[in-house]
Amino acid sequence: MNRRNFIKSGAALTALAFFYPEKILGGAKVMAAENLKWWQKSIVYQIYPKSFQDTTGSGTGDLNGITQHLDYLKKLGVGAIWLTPIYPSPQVDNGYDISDYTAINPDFGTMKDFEKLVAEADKRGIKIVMDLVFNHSSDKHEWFLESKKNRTNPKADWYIWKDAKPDGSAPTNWRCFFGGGVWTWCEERQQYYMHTFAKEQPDLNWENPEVRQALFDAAKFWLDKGVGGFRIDAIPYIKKPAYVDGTPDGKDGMVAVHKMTVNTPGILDFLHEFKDKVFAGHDIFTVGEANGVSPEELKYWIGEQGVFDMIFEFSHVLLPLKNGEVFCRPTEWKLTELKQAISESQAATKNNGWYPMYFENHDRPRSPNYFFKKDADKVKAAKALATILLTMRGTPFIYEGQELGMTNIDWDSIEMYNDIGSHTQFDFALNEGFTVAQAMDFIKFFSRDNARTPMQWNDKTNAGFSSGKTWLPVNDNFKTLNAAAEEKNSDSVLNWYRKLAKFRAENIELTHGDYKLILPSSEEIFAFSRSVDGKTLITAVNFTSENVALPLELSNKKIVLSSEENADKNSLKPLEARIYK
Ligand code: TEU
Repeated sequence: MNRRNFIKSGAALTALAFFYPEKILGGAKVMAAENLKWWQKSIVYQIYPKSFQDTTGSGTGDLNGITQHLDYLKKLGVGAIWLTPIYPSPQVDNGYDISDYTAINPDFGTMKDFEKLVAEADKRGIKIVMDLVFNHSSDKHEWFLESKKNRTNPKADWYIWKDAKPDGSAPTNWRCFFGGGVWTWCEERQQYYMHTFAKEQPDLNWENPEVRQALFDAAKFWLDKGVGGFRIDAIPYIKKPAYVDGTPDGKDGMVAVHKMTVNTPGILDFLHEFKDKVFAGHDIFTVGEANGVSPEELKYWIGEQGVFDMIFEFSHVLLPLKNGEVFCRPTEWKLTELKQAISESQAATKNNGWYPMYFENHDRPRSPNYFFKKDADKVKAAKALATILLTMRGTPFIYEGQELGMTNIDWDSIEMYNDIGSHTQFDFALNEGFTVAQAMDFIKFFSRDNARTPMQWNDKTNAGFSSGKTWLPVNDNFKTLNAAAEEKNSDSVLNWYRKLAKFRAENIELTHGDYKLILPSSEEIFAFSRSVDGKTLITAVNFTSENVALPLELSNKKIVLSSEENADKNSLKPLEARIYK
């Protein structure tokens, strides 16, 4: 090829783009695939190990159960698996109360099982991501057992200890996430210790450099095991402000701790040290769970100048919940609010950092129930959200069972629930004057157990999850809603997920493209485009259970994928999701 033809053929542009991938070439910004890191092109799958697959008959899932299903995850296009905590734990908060940061909970298996999981996943191009719970430990952690002994032991200030007020009462009126105040009295020390969550989850004292180093060493232990990243739990609460009372927001005379301690100035110093000493220089991703960090502040938290690669923020998932941090009740919300929340996060991560897209996790109800009217068709609803999740800009996070369209449970009595948060919210509702029936309705709507019932693999005993007595009952609908049945049905939620995952991998618009909201004021349709290098894909999803007419700007486009057979170019069927070229 001579020089002229070389330039004409576009090969020159490709070559230039290879060496200067982010330069503006001939007016068009060249976004070469190599600009994105592996985790920006991956789908992450979250596993709640306790409920995924039991291989021993104990009734509790285990690590070998995860290894057993790696091919299933590979087929779903998964590139990384985030495991909620698998460390030794008294399980007061299902593993978020850790008693040893560098070991495996024997209920889940051994360190050898873990190493095997990492190696087998690696063979399939899948990384394992660990959950770091560093705001607090379990009260059974040896650090706390020592710390509580007296005021002079070597770990005396590894946790947050305060004297009582002169009248003997707690140092502040802050309410913890799981019922009652954040302060619990310790007889041995004759002092209170602080816990943002349950009293069995004492907060670690990040002001103490020894504590920070011990936590960083724990994270490095897992890096040495070859993990591909970390999800960092409840991280905006690690820095505490002055210990002063707040204005009560409930009949108990207390104020939600979240309002008092979230994102306290000075927190970024701790986090930068964390980044420098642990994450820097590793080919991993980090995603902080950071409810309460606003889009304006994101630049300090993520990206080049920030700390993490991504943060989970809550603006879109808390919409259906009034008062999410204090006392939760279902509330009306509008589609335009959901679109605005997601679009604001998109704008905030357009040029800095990266967005983790999610609708479900172990703390949220099942999304087909949560984001749609009660009588909405749950299969169609699951496909609708799947389409947004897998065509949005950012890294999609799928929570176990979401790819099957698993739905909420409908248990009538509070005794049936395991989740500590459900119990404390129930009590809070009664204290606020609601009836038992009302409180139960709230719990059914938002209980975290909705998402924690065992994975539904088939229609056999316990949905194929376990041969023993399961730690939490299986959802009644497993006979019809399960992976084996969906495998055989080409129209299933599972096969829709697989189709979308493949489509995402094959279309650069969906990984690299810019995001733009279309039809911003529609309360019926969620539509947006993804464009790169002059190529555009458009997603359009009908959130209602009615037919909705399409405006000309969409009806004249070419449909490349639809969740409905015989898609009509002029309208969307109830809950239909489609993609246009
Ligand atoms: O959740 C943190 C958490 O519950 C709050 O940050 C959040 O603001 C609240 O849910 C809003 O409704 C994490 C874990 O995901 C959760 O499972 C644990 O129970 C909790 O931390 C304590 O470790």
